[in-house]
Amino acid sequence: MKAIFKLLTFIAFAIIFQACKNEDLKTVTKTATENYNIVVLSDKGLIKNGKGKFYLEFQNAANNQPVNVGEVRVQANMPMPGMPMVNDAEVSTTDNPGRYAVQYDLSMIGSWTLNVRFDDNKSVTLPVTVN
Ligand SMILES: [Cu+2]
Repeated sequence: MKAIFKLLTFIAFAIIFQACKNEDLKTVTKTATENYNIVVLSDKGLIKNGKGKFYLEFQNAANNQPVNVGEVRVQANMPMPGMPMVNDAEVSTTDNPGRYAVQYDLSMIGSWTLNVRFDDNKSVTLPVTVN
């Protein structure tokens, strides 16, 4: 009886630990290049206006495994007649390989374009909706 209780306790902690580790991020959008899948993730699966944070995850397109891609730079643009809006986001690495944290300041709701530079000279653009 005691052994079963110990086992159940262990399983409960294992489940809680796993849930914390994954942070329950949801996909906002994704795109792919010849060699990489690029996934935009956030805690609620959307990008809120104002200051906030989302994640970029790079995966090897051959096996869908996360992969580091060196320095990553993200610039968000909203093309507007007469007054285009630009935000250079702050990108940092995380404990998860291939996953980068992106701190942004997007002051307007609507359609933005993310220009992502990575792996020396590679780049990709992703349209995102800011809510
Ligand atoms: Cu705008």
